[in-house]
Amino acid sequence: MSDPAWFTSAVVYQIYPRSFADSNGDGIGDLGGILEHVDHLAELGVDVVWLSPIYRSPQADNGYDISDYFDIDPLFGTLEQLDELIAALHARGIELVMDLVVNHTSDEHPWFVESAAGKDSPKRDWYVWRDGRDPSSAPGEPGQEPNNWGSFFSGSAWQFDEASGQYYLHLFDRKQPDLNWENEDVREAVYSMMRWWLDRGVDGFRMDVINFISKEQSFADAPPVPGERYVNAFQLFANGPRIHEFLAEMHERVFAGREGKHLTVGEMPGVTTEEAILYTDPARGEVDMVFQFEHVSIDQGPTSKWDWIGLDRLALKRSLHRWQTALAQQGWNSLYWDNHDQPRAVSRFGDDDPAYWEQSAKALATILHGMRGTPYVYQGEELGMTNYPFRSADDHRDVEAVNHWKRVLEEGLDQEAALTGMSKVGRDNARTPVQWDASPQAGFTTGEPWLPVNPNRSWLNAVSQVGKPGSVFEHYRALIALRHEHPVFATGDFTGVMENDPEIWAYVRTLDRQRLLVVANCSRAPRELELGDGWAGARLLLGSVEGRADVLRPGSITLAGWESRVYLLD
Ligand code: ISL
Ligand code: CA
Repeated sequence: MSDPAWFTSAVVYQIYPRSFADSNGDGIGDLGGILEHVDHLAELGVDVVWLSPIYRSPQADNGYDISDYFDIDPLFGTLEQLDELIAALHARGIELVMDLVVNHTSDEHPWFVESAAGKDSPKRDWYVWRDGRDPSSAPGEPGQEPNNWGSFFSGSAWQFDEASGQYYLHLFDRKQPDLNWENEDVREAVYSMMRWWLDRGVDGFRMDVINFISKEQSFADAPPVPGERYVNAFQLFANGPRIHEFLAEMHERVFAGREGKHLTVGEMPGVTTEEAILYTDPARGEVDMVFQFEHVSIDQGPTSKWDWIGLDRLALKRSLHRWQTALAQQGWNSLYWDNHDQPRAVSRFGDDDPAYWEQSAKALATILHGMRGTPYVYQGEELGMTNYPFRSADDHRDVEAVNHWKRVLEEGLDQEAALTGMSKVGRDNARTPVQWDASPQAGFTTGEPWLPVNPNRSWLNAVSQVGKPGSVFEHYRALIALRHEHPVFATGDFTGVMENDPEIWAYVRTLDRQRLLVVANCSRAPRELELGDGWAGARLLLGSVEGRADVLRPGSITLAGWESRVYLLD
């Protein structure tokens, strides 16, 4: 077998710049703030940083609505500062990956402005324009849209344009019109933009909803859902007919023949294991890995993310284990618990009660970082940051939540259920400022932060953890170091054990003579475990509780509530 790719032993850290660190007191995180904290990243030991979008943007979706792909939004800083950041990271051996948002642009992007200028515009075809169902009557009225597709951010996915009498498609906000990837000039414009960034020194891209770029060109109605005017037409725009062709073309035109380390990760809601294998099989030259969504949908109802149904931890474990097994021969997994769109991991999958918070944050870290794949750490996760104690609908800033609440009021939906959903899975949970210290604004800003700081910054912050043995941060640091040190973490085979136990999360990794045992107790009560004699003599590489024996003796072990350990036998 050829040498494993460099990213198999790498760990990626995601920065959501708006919420990371503010250097000029306007309450919004920026490049200056990141530059002040590069040593935090170096101390943690990560190999790659992924920056959520910092391009010029009206900020309708916090930068996922781009109006200029070749410049930095003044809110975040300047191109010179980005060059400085690339240099500062490279000097510490860290790569920089940019967000690539090319399923859609902002409606303020010059491409769209030109496209919207009229039906004869040379760029008309760069976006998806269609007539209403019956152009002769009631144009623009609800129900007249070209089809019944719903937007991810509530309402129809089509916006009526008075001037031309046509509609444009927006799978997200109406300020995020979808590009038409069928048009070759669109594709070439995107590829040349990507090359421009790589030439400038960035090392790759995280590709936003990249499996949505090839739509089923019939634009037919999706199967109706009773009681809903607009429905999620997933099967008609995700993993569409030309998606593999487009990604292979992108790879060929942008990356082929380029020297150095690069990383591509496709964000792919709804992707299945079968498709993920195709997307990430190196022989096919599409992307290095994908973000799949199965495990972050387990606590959500089938039709709406706001429908919070509670966590079935056994289902969570089975899901992740299934991905481990499915991509064992071909393809590569990315591993993540949370990001800027998801609630905080420790609140969602662990136990954020102060008595279990620290052990459960470490348990989740252990489980994820022991798996086969490339682990991602979302800013603040390395500190065990928790969900925000939302009280009312007004506490939410995110367009997704704001639109949802509007709909709840307009349609008289269940307000209690909506508030629960928003507080459990609302995206602002992940977007409150990073807690650097115990001060009122957590060291994030000297001004008023754009989203309030979580009150638990008084005891949950970087200062109280970095360099403090036994802290969540030090646990993450140790796990990242282990991945760098032992090849079994990167490429070892994966075998789940005690698969039907809802509380014990355990698996074995094997590489040549090395055997790794990862075990975590995902419950508050202590658990006694029989490991079998095969593990006698194994070395404790990392444990979440101080003072455990260094070497396993024959017999059983007892894990305290939420305790986790990693053993190596070689
Ligand atoms: O948050 C979500 C999970 O339910 C989705 O609605 C989310 O929008 C989807 O995962 C796609 O996310 C990406 O594209 C969006 C942007 O709002 C997200 O921040 C981004 O990660 C549109 O660009
Ligand atoms: Ca700022």
